[in-house]
Amino acid sequence: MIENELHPVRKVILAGLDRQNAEFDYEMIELANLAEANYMEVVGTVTQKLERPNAATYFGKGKVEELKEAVEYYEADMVVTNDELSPSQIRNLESGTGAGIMDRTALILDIFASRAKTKVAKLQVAIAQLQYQLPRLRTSMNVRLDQQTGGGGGSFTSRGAGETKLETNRRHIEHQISLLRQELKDVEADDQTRRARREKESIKNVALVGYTNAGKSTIMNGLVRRYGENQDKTVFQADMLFATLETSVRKLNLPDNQNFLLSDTVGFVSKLPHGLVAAFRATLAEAAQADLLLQVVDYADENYKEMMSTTAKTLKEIGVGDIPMITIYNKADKIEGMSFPDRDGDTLTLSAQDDASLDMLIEVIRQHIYSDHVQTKVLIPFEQGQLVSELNEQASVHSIDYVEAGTMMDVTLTPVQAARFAAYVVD
Ligand SMILES: Nc1nc2c(ncn2[C@@H]2O[C@H](COP(=O)(O)OP(=O)(O)OP(=O)(O)O)[C@@H](O)[C@H]2O)c(=O)[nH]1
Ligand SMILES: [Mg+2]
Repeated sequence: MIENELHPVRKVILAGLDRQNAEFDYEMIELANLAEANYMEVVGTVTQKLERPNAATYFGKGKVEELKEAVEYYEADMVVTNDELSPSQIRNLESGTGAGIMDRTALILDIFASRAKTKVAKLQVAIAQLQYQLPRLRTSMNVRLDQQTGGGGGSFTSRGAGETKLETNRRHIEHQISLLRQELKDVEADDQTRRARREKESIKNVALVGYTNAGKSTIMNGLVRRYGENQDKTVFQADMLFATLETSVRKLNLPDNQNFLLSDTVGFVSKLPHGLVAAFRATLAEAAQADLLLQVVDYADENYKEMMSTTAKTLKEIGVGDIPMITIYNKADKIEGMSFPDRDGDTLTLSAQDDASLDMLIEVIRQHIYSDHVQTKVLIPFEQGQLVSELNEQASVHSIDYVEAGTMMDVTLTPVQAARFAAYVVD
């Protein structure tokens, strides 16, 4: 755990409802990891087997009492619940346990807020936070609100004398959300133009996806160092949950003039709050619009299978349909006796820190994204020397021969190039 002046460590107790499904144990481990990522020290865990949460208090009555005792015994500052709670559940649990209550959604939002660095990420997180707050607004003037509702309902639409503090707050937050949305739209408009241009250029897009901390950014950096147009433009990588909150796109140039764009994006976690998914939709669009996905898995983590199913669920939620996918079992160097790199079709076992692994990965990517490229011979008349230069600069040239009629070139062309040079093709 990292402790510093800015983040005094808070002692927390985790609380989870065990619906006896397969994911529960893992969700609780994940919740502990999330809490640690948010500068919390987990001092205890209380669970209850229940089909569905108690509408008023999340846990049943006896369990709330047990939770209260645990809070006192461990001198905990807070209770963190594995499920998103309703405003009244939070209120009732707070008074029932004497501790602050934070649900899983608020916890994830907190982490995102502390990690957000770029303008876009900050806007996205702020919107998601306000949306979370909106139905949870509380004020001492609740009574007044009740009176007003009793007195004829629709009066909320008329501002002025009868308006409660709560309603003013709500309107204020709604207004703020719409301002932030507009600002985000403006910033994202830039991104979209960039993406549209890219599509026109018909450069292939490859996107790294996967569970948080799997090694996506490390793979991105490994490839950028070897093939990046700008080899210094590496991204932030770190051993923490949600190190990456913004999408980075880098152009990679392979030695034979083939190139593609690689994007790195925010990692996934189970029950990623809907508000966040919605707010990050544009960020995740890189993945949704990719030609090829690279799913990175932390193979050294004993829960890697659960992480893969979380990734599958999240991809579905953001509308990623049937984009071809390469599965990368990463961090093989951490597993004793594991030989790597190893390839079985579109499944790779490798280490992001190993050059031979990165070479193997590039080869598989190459086979996927260049499968529509064609190798052919073209004959360029001498007076059209600029076409020879163009091919040398932009295509993959295997051999050049000077014959009587011009320059004979053996080349591999993209579909766009093939159309452009169709008139020069010779058999
Ligand atoms: N030993 C070992 N460590 C690795 C490997 N790949 C990544 N790591 C480490 O794993 C940690 C997480 O790596 P990142 O690349 O930041 O992970 P990420 O998938 O981008 O994570 P988020 O951005 O949080 O979603 C870092 O400390 C890396 O150094 C690997 O192949 N072997
Ligand atoms: Mg990352």
